[in-house]
Amino acid sequence: MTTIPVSPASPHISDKIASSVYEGLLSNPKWLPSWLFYDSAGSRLFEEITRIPEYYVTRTERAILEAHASEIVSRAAGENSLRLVELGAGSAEKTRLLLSAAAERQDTVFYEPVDVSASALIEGQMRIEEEIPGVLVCPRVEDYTHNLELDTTLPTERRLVLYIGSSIGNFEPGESLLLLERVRAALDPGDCLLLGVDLVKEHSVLLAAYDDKAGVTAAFNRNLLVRLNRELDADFHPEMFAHRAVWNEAKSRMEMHLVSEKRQTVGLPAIDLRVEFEDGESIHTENSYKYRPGDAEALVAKAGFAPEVTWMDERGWFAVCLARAV
Ligand code: AVI
Repeated sequence: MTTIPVSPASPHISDKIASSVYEGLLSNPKWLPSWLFYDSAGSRLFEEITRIPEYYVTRTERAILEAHASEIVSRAAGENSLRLVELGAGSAEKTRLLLSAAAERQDTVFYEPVDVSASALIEGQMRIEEEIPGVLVCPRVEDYTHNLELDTTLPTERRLVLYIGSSIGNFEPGESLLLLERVRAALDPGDCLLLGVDLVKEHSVLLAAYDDKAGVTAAFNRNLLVRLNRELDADFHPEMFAHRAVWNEAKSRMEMHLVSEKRQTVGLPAIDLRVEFEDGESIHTENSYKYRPGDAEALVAKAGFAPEVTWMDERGWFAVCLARAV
């Protein structure tokens, strides 16, 4: 379908949003980057997703951490004290389990949540100091997908970097390796990484998790268009795009799409773009890669870590892998 670019983006919009949307909607097939989901409404909808019955991801990982928090912490620390770093910290609900376990072993636990959003860090993390005595929160506002620098630790300290919640699954395979290599470069030998990955399972379970009955995931997906209406003066009619979740067997990933329910043209005047959609044409909005047993260990090994222990739930739906920087 023809798409009509006119001229480069207006200067007031974030360059990153303007250029990604421009590139994605001019591509064939069309796509939009999944990081665009997380404005404040999108972040709230994602929190809601973590509580819906079909989205097993969060509660399955939480159960693994509940069962093994002290073992994880004592293995990572050895004879040293432990400093916890969390990438993309969010509400840090599951992290509390690990922080409490660390606070039982040592008087002071430094906790460094890293997130691009300062407000998310302040809201979500500062309460932790009140709730878990002994924890000192040192937030870092940083885009860890592009850059990660950590302060040097004391000689008797070890770091445990948490990358949990299956967040790694939203990156393409090459990007996830680069990201973990960057984490490795910020660490000293002996420091640890805890990686949470979602595993391949029965397709009906995966499909339900990404297309829940209450429609929360559909609202999360469509919110992306609401965001473009607000931030790029676009005139999407979000209700004219259907939410679609697809299992891609060849690529081992869940995909989310927004499918145009009719032939329509959408204007995005702030980036001087008009986009035409065929009836049934899709915008690909997210990939969520699902791992097979052994994949997480192979990935961390490639990035410069020695995998030590992997914990799984009884159904084999989710894996949490502890690996040490070599
Ligand atoms: C944030 N991320 C790990 C979620 C996932 O499962 O890929 C985002 C999500 N997309 C739809 N539901 C949840």
